[in-house]
Amino acid sequence: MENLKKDGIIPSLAVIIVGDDPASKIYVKNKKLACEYCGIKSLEYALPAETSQEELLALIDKLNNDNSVSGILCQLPLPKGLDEEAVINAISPKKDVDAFHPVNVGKIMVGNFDFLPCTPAGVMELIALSGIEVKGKKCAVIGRSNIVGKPMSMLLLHQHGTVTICHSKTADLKAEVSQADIVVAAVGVPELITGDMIKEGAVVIDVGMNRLPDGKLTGDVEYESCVVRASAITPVPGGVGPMTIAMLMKNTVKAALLNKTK
Ligand code: L34
Repeated sequence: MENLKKDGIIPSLAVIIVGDDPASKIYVKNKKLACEYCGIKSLEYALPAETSQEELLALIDKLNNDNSVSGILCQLPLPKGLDEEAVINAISPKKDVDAFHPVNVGKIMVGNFDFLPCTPAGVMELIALSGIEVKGKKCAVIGRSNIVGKPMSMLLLHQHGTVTICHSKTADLKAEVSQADIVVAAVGVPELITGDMIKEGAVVIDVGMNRLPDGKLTGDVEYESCVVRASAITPVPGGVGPMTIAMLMKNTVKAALLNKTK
């Protein structure tokens, strides 16, 4: 960061949040705090739920053309009536710190990318920092979203894992999960993965972020029954969530370098 400053580069992140989803507000606040901690300039655009598609796209256009903005992120999900795909497509691929734009998704697919999507990148970082090798391992990814499941599978594949993607139509989830050395749960079903489903010594990574009616936050993994069988496991909260934010900071610095004008 000091080196960047010497070169006159100030990384900045524009975060757009539309409406007042309480969970999104927490995540955006955490992103803002992380920016402050890292010395990244953060710009927040909190728009009302009634914002029109045209207004949202006009803001993105303005930020795309603003040289003082390194990265742009529009927090998902968007309120009903707004077209998420159009919004993702509107963000300049060079400022797309989420790596959701089809150009960036394609680059990840071919293995030559500028940005990695924050949550899957955070999971890979956790695996690497824990000294776990993916090469040759059986990996089960549960969930096939564009944001987590699909790119997660690709990153594990890049690291030479043998990857199975499970989803709501998978015939026998337990049969698939019980073979895996590395399990990544990203489906949004509270405590779907239980200890009896996982192999002894498996690595269990919980991407789930489910808010129960009583306000409690729980993952897709039943922690108590899995922790006794797993060789490594992530909790919720305090697991993948903070890593997502750390990777966003990394992407923002990368975007600042990518977009430097001189
Ligand atoms: N555009 N939309 C866009 N980019 C993203 O990368 C996200 N995501 C997901 C939702 N929508 C998005 C996030 O930022 C999920 N997500 C996210 C970010 C941070 C945390 C959780 C999800 C987080 O800080 N989790 C804390 C707990 C927070 C709490 O108390 O609710 C944790 O310790 O896991």
